[in-house]
Amino acid sequence: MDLDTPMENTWCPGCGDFGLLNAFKRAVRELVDEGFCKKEDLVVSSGIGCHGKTVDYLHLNSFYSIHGRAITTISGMKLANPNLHVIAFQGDGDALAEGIGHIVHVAKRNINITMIVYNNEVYSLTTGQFTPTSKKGFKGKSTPKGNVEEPLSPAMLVLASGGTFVARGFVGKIDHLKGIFKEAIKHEGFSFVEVMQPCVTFLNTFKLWREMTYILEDHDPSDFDAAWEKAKETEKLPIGILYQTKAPTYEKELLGSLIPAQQKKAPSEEIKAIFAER
Ligand SMILES: Cc1ncc(C[n+]2csc(CCOP(=O)(O)OP(=O)(O)O)c2C)c(N)n1
Ligand code: SF4
Ligand SMILES: [Mg+2]
Repeated sequence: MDLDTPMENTWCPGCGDFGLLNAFKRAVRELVDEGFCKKEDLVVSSGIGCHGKTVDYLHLNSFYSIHGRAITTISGMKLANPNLHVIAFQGDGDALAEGIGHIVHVAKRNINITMIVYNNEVYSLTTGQFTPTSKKGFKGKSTPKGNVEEPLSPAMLVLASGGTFVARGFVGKIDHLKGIFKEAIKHEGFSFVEVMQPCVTFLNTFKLWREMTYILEDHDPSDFDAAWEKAKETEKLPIGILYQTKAPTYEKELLGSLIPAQQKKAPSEEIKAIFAER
């Protein structure tokens, strides 16, 4: 299945975004081939930043959202048509600075959407300012003497907010990341994937994260306390599904079997109705 577009790719050579896009395309191809969904039932949306260009490079239904708001955009899509599988791509700055409030509510209400956060610990498109996930001491354009704040843990935030699927992947392990994406899209409820995605231009963490990341083994993802302990780790970075549980979804609780998008008449029918009234 061709998921390429004619858009010119403007990511820097070697950017971690390429690995993420590659893993996502593989996940989509496999989900469609396995009969989980049709290509036209997938919709992606993005925030603003280098990560946002992902929607330009994917031949899928898509919508370029505004800074920090892609999960609110896809929440609206899901409520209009719960049959769609909706996925948001957001940056660490986009998701955890501009849009942080939305994550808490989306996790709390367990709406069946997927959020993929490209965590490069820097505002890349705007050329290197610190974000909520930047390490203490990070020297960037807005923190020339070093960031004085401790970083926020995206996984801990989502776990504490009631998230029912919390995972972490690394663009240096594409096949593993593909598997996480597939499970996240299949999960019935809010699925959150933090992807360690080095920005080779403003903070090249490829070598560091290759050394720090390890694939979770002998871990029970249904155990919240175990997930919390894994999310707290900072010396090494566990990758895989940290936590997964079942809970009622927001759209089922709110709508039952109603599909609001199908309640409305097709535009052609609406036009006929308007003329019929004259
Ligand atoms: C409301 C608003 N505030 C600020 C900006 C400027 N802005 C554009 S991209 C960006 C940084 C994005 O960083 P991140 O979300 O980490 O994505 P990355 O570029 O690293 O992929 C900022 C601050 C904007 N476009 N809109
Ligand atoms: S600035 Fe960084 S994140 Fe943006 S395309 Fe270049 S390497 Fe990738
Ligand atoms: Mg970033």
